[in-house]
Amino acid sequence: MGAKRLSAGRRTNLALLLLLALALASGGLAFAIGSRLVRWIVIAHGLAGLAILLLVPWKSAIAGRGLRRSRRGSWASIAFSVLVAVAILSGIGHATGILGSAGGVTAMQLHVGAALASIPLAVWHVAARRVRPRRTDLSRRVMLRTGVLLGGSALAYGALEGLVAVTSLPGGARRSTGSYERGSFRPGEMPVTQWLNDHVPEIDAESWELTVRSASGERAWSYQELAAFEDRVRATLDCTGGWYAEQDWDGVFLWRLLPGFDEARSLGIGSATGYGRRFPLADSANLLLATRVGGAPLSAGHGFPGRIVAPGGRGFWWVKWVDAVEVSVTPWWWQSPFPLT
Ligand SMILES: Nc1nc2c(c(=O)[nH]1)N[C@H]1C(S)=C(S)[C@@H](COP(=O)(O)O)O[C@H]1N2
Ligand SMILES: [Mo]
Repeated sequence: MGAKRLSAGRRTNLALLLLLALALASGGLAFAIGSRLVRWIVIAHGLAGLAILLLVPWKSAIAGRGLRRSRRGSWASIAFSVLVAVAILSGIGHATGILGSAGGVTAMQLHVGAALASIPLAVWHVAARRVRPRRTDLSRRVMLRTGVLLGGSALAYGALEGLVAVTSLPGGARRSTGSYERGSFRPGEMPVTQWLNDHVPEIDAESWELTVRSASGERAWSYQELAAFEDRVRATLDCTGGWYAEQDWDGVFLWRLLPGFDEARSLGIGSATGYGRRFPLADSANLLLATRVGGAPLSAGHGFPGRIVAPGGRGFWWVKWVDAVEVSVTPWWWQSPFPLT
């Protein structure tokens, strides 16, 4: 085997490794970040995915040589490439709108599921088939090739967007996060979604209460008391599952329910189901505890008796069936970046 071919193969592997890391990191960030920055993160995510796709011909040659030597772990390598292929194709399917759902799962769920499943295999693959970077990997020629690859992926990105526009595929109507509109200002048509495995509880408003705890004590609010507030927020719920909806939410800004505090740093919001998120205390000015949407009480699925409206935060921040608010000294980021249940 020529040394040239070997080193070209090594560089292809190195490039793929970096692109995969970039794709995973930008995918995670795209879910974590609600600000305008998300548009650029989503674009970077798409470019990384397409660049991986462009390297497929080179990688196939390398993989073919590897498979002919039938080393241990060939099956894991094949499973790994299948998962990456599923992740990229379902990503393109979602972005263009060609693939809405397949077999009961949405394109976005398939995309995230395949990507997450590929992580342990990626770690194994990198450990078992080590690629060692060398100083010459930073040579001008390599930089030039990197530029050509990124340029190619930008061209592919543009071509795909052009195709979507010309053929008026649904993808043209997606938001900067990549989500599609579902039931805006028609709350009855908005999907009911859980992050992972939560279930919709039937809560009796008469016996339900919201407990607000802080260092200075505890206060319980009844549904009647909370429903009397008339704060209104127009906000967009953008689920990482790939849809969004804009609604008018009525309820009470959280700061109105809080006692005085000195040292506190965060607000722990707990759901009757055990689900919960922690927010920076300063967010209490914009966080709404909603009891109504579109002028009518919430449905059980959308969080009755009360749910959080977190403008600018992705759907998983919008805790439903809230029954506890805790003013705490714990910093808000002291939690898993994504809910675990
Ligand atoms: N208690 C609880 N609240 C939750 C969730 C959950 O699983 N449990 N899922 C979140 C997610 S991921 C989204 S997108 C929104 C969906 O709100 P909806 O069902 O009213 O559309 O609720 C959020 N609030
Ligand atoms: Mo979601």
